[in-house]
Amino acid sequence: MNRTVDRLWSLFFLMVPVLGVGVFVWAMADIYPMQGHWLPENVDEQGGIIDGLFLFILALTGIIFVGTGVALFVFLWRYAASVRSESVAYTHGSHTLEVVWSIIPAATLLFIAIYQMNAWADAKLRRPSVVIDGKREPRPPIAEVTGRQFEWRIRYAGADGAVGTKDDLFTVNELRLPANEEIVLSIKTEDVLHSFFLPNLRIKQDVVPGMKQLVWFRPTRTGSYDIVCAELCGWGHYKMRGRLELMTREAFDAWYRVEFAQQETSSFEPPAAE
Ligand SMILES: [Cu+2]
Repeated sequence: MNRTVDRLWSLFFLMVPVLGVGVFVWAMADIYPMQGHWLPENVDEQGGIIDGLFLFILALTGIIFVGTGVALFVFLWRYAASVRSESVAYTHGSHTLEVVWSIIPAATLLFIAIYQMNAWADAKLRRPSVVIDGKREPRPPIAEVTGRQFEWRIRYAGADGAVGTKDDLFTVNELRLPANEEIVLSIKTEDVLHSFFLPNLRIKQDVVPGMKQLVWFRPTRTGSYDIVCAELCGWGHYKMRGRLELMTREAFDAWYRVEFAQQETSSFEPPAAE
């Protein structure tokens, strides 16, 4: 085979790790035209831990990705047919090598599983609590979010802290929450599988038909952020998005009073409670 062609193929394969890493570094550096393509602004108290895990796993897999890419290049370069004339020698492999490359990934995966346990428990198992009448109880959801093709319907619990009562407030695709407080949301779907995704709070939870699930987080600042459906749920999936408005407690309470009064006097018929 032509030596130049062999060399070109080697270099072509070397482009995989070079461009792969380059694109990531480019996005991380936030340089044109890759601005805003790295992680969105984090406004959650636990978000840094999630980002840390993400970056740790990215670095680990990145090293392996570059290592295998470079090894592929070296082998293509050194053992090209045009460079070496010896015939191929077959071996039955190396038992030691196989044991080593089985144990190292197994140990690495086990390490990640143990290392992330606390983050997982905080995100999915340890629901925030609240003290009611001197007793510590699980914090009730401030609102219930219902996904349906293709919108998010929100029902706020109101002053009594319970969803499904007379003082509930209803909004569509507009979720307002007080910042700097533990927030618990109940999420469910009316039809198909959706995924409730708050990129800036590092929250992403599948919403499974027939299940009532909870998500919790603690926003660290006020502002306007995206609510996205992260599960292809039908033809209108792309437009199934809402706004998350994080406000001060005072602004939230004031907004709630005004909205609730308007709802009372309007002819708006809230959907029946189950
Ligand atoms: Cu959806």
